[in-house]
Amino acid sequence: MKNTPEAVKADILAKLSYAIGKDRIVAKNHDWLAATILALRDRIIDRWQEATRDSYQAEARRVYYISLEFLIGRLLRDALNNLDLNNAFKQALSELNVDINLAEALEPDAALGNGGLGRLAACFMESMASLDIPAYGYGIRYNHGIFQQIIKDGWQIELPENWLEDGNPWEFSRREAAYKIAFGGHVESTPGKTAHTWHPNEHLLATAFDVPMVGWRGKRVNTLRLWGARAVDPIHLQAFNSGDFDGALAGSRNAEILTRVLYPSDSTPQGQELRLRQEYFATSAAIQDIMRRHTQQYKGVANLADKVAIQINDTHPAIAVAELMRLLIDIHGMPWDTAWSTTQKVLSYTNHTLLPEALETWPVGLFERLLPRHLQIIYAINDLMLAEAHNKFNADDEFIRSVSLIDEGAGRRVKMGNLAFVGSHSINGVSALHTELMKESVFRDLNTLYPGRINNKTNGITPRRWLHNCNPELSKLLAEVGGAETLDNAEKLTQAARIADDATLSKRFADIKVANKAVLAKYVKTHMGIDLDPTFMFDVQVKRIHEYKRQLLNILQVIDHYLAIKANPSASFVPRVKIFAGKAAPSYTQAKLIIKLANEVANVVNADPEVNKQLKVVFMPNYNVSLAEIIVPATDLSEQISTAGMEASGTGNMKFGLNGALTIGTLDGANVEMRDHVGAENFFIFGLEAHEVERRRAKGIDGHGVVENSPRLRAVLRELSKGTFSAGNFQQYNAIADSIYHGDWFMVGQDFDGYVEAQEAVSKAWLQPKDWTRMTIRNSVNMGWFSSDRTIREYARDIWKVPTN
Ligand code: 26Q
Repeated sequence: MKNTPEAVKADILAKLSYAIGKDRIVAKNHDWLAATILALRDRIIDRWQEATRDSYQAEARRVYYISLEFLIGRLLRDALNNLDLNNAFKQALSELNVDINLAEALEPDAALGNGGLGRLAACFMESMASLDIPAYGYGIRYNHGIFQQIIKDGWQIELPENWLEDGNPWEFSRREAAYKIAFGGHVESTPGKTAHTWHPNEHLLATAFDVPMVGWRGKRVNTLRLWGARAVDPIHLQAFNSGDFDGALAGSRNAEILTRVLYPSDSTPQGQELRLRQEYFATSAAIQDIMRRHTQQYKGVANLADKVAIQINDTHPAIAVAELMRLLIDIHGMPWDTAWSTTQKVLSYTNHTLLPEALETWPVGLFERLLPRHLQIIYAINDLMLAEAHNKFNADDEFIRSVSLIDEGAGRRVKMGNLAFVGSHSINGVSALHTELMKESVFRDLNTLYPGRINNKTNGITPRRWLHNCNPELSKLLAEVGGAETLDNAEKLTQAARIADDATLSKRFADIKVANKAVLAKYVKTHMGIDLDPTFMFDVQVKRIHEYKRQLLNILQVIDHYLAIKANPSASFVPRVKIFAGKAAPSYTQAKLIIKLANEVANVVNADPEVNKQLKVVFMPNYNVSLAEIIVPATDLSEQISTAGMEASGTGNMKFGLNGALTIGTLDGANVEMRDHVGAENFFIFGLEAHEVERRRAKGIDGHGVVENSPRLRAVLRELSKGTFSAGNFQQYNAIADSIYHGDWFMVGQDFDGYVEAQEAVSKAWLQPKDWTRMTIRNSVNMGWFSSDRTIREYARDIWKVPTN
């Protein structure tokens, strides 16, 4: 296939006519977009099939990444750049009088995830292809991704997202890859036999939709396989003919509901049956597909552990442990012990959170009703494991309680984290600190029972999307100075360190930042009608809204700053734009109140002529991957201020650093390692450390005392209760003040003064522009280690045992 602009142009025109059915005279930008993607897709397919064929012939070990979330965003730019087809397509389109940027902006985000965990899965898919690993991603083809957020009167409103509305030119529906997924019924056993027969009373079909994942320089194309649901019997004709339309369509409706929508919470699982059904559906389809591919090639399952590595992304697919056991024993007739050792060799589990309320557990009764055979297997695993614990160390009750797969407290529940742990040979955390805390807290006793299984894999981000594609000018400058290798290996970015010692290059670095800020300012003007001055410091906190992420701490500091300006309007302060964005889980009342407060503070500040010459506040609605691609390159100061010990890693922190923002943050998650890489002198750290947080919580906190001891915090809270940000409604933010007064779980009160001080240090640094720029350069060029290529190499070497390129 030819890749000259002429050839590309002809292909786009052919797609427009014969695949879209439009004449170029009437074609709209979205038609051009679809034709462009189809023409590009043709250029992907050969490599895709080649990759599949090669790993088949080499009998290579395959890696499978099962995740309930893939937060991909748009695919066109990534695919064009990874295939080095950007120029050809740009020229082809411009000859057709189509602005590639306008067409691109019409591509909906594939937003099949909540936040960090889903985005990590997307970065990993890209890195696995780039490193030439034969890998498949498995997830759900949700009809509706994460909701669209609008802000009305300062409050978050959720609207349904509809990315498939106009079809999805990236996907290939594979009708031949369909699996029966079963629920309910009963289990039949034969005395003396390990294999059981499950007689389910409900069936539906999982059907595959494949999306190509193109690696850097087109090295390899892997598959992201998303499952859709169909009824086995789409319409019950007998019922239909007798006029029972509801009954006739019940199967279809039940299937359809299953993959309808992504659960929009990234914590506090609500234990809904539909969620457990989704988890089993996605996992069972994936495992069946894996076994089908394996048995087709190797005519049996005896060597499964040599050829298959399955990574489970948090506990959401943890039912994989029981499903793999079930298939090996009941369907393939393996003895228990062989099945168990195979399962453990095949599976590995990544933990993404220590928050107790986010750890998944399911009521035993629900499990029994939906997955009776799986519950039996879980009980059997538990019996063997507890016996081992007794034999090994005469474990006491407390130890048994903690390692058991069943929580015997108020209503018996299955503990999915423990299930994932015992069924895996590797359990990893996502930053050095998080991994250490895992060993001390949730998995302390399991770590004693099975030492050596817990290991660390510090997260990373793909430099293709998060530097080269979203910030092409910076990428060019870094490659010009650091060498072309920086494009292939982000760790080589250190070779561009001398930009910091060269006035001309430093100026270019700083100018790129200002230009990116102008782009963001224009976006804000167009979409929100707010004027931003690109010479202000752009101080940014964008991420899911969570109390532990402490957007509240940031807002309270904004109010403190507002009060300082009001007290002395003629004084000059470092001019800042405070930018917030992020979605709150629809049921998370406190998070929604924080959004309201941010918006009301923005209204007051931006409308006050005494203040708005030196301070602006913006809450940008509907934060998503595409918006991040505009915000990240335009950021001067990155806010990573979670309560220490609570953010497992963070990955936004890395994106900002790579694009030359300075970080203000706590010693939490990957911040710790980022500081080590860029040097403490280039990083603004404040606040309590993880162990101190734990100590204070254990001791009990006098919230009132904390506020009493901080005159500035007292003044800020007084402002809240005066109704300044609630049109005179004194009570509106009571719940927020209470969270500090009553126990201050998230240490907002306790870290307030330290945070304000750190912000003052930031302002001081801003006043020395040359030093500031030097620091930003040092951050950027030292961030290469946080490439997801490095992370994936570590998974490949330590966990999956597969070679990388
Ligand atoms: C569970 C059950 C039912 C419904 C929803 C959920 C659910 C969904 C998503 C629970 C958690 C999540 C997402 C968690 C998440 O994004 N964690 C983040 O993972 C990142 C990648 O490792 C880390 O960088 C972040 O620190 C961590 O918060």
